[in-house]
Amino acid sequence: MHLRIRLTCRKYEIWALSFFSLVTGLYVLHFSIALILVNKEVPQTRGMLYPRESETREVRSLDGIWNFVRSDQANPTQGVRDEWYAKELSKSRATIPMPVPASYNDITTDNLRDHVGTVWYDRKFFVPRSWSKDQRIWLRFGSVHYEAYVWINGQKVVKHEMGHLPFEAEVTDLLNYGAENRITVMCDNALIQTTVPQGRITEVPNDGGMTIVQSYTFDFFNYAGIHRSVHLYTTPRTFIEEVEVTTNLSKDATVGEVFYSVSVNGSAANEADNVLHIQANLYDKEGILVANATSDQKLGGKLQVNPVKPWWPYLMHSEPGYLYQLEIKLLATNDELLDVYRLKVGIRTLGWNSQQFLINGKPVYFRGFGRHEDSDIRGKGLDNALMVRDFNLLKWIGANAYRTSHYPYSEESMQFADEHGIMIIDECPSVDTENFSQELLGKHKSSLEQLIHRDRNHPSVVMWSIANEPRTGSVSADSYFELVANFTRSLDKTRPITAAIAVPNTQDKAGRSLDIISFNRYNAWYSNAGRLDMITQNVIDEAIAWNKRYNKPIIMSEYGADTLEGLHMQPAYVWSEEFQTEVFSRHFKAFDELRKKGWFIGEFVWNFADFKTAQTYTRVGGNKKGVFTRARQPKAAAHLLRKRYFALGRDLDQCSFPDDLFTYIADLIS
Ligand code: GCB
Repeated sequence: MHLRIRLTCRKYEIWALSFFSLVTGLYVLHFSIALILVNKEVPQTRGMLYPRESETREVRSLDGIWNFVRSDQANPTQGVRDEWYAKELSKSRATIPMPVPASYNDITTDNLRDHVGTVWYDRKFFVPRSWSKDQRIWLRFGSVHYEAYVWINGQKVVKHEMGHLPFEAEVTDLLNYGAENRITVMCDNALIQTTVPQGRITEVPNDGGMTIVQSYTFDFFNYAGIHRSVHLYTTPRTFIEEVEVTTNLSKDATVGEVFYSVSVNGSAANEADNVLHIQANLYDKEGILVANATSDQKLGGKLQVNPVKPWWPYLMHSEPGYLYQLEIKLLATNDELLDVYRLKVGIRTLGWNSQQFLINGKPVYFRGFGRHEDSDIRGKGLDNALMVRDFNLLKWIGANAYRTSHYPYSEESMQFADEHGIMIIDECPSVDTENFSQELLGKHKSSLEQLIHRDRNHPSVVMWSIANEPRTGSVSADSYFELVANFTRSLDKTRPITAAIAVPNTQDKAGRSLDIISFNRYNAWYSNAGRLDMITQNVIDEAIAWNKRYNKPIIMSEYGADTLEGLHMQPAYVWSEEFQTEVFSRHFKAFDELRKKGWFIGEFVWNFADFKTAQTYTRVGGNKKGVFTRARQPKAAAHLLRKRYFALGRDLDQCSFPDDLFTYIADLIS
């Protein structure tokens, strides 16, 4: 296994930094000359279908309590050199118990929270004897942040760079069947200038001599570890490796079409006299077969549903999130059943132009949130209780959308959004992107390739966000974002592309490459703090300026104010619940003005819930701009926002009000 020794990069970075700060002239030159970037190919993801059981497949979870060791910060590669993976971790170092999935940072009571560099996990597991028979076994991780190296029984299996995205490898020949096995994972959380997202590692003096410090400009804690589930799953020898689905609706939305295309892996696919084919069956929610088809030789085809129930967002229809079940059966020439895979499919169309974004031909007005995968103790670890609570709150408050700020969220939450009709602006992990380089471009494109490969079949995904607050004022940003946007388009033409931009529109160089412009702005907070009278007109003016500059639909993708739950001050004062409520209300006024213009298509509060950040004097226990606390309870502004989102829902999409939306006061007030 090729181990990238980060320390080398770190030293180079430290060296490069001091060099540039010494030679100021060169530094200026560095930023004033545009980089010449080349559009190189990125590795293509294969397989990675979400693990599901069927009559031909079995799935086993490896979640649970694993053994854990942290490396010495000054010696992050020691474990590899000393081959800790060759035997149980506990033979090399004292281990502690560590839950999987979870971030490791907040589990212990010592400074593991701020550890920089590598950590190790291992556990034992049993593989049944029955699995040895004529099938293939795959090991799949939902996500490990940031970089993972995996061994089975001491043999290297796979290396993966990029948090929040799945990876897998075949382990058929590495397992002991009917016996015990060991899995070892090394995880490295170090972020440097060519990782996505970027960070810096510096060596600085401390009371004990020198220490390594990780810094980053983005505003959320760099939680790390095995964040999502680990699965072993079986497939037949020749199996369905990929399924890609797109859908269409007739003009009157009565007939739906599902186009499917399947890739197969395995020896039977290569036998000349074996012409594989697909039997595709589509079932409605009641389990009734509504369409079926046999594929062409390229293993693709079309299913027609008449009458169709389209997929609609929450509150835009009385039956939102309608999903069909697509059953894909892989058959040999003699009709022998080789493999079966099932997935949910929503039938809908998307459209966009210089003014609007449309779903099933109907204009959409987004009302939602920027969010984080973040909670007490488990950090960014997958937590089904939290996920279901969050969706209940989204529906309670009348939101129809969120952005996966600032990285891909769990596959389980994407499936949940499909079911509940919540639209998703799906963001890759590029945040505060700067110091554009060829290597960074490659990684950035790879993050989008992996994201689109994972999420392309989700009806809830309605837009790709290619970055959050990139430094798009720099000269190099122009060609950099053109390449990133064109690459994204080449992978998926069915969805528009956006990025959440924070530089002033006069300086921005990325907007021309986008389909929809999203902007983040904190009036009365980061600018004119406390000045509630300096919000409404500023928001109106800025949105108009963005629209004038690019002639594209505009979204306000972030606005808000830090709010300490329980702090009340009248008249409103920064950090109080009154202040957050007023900030929202002043924005609503601007949004209503802007909605009349026709091209303003959405409002997203920052943030859904309070979340943890790196330690700084601007954050009290983290970022407190949540409408909900970190424990997922509403602040005062949540009740105001709920009234607005439902009012918009009734006005624009004819939804009805929940019974408890208004509290009775007197029959003098309606
Ligand atoms: C932003 C960032 C977001 C921060 C937020 C804030 O513009 O996109 O990640 O958390 O501001 O609260 O400062």
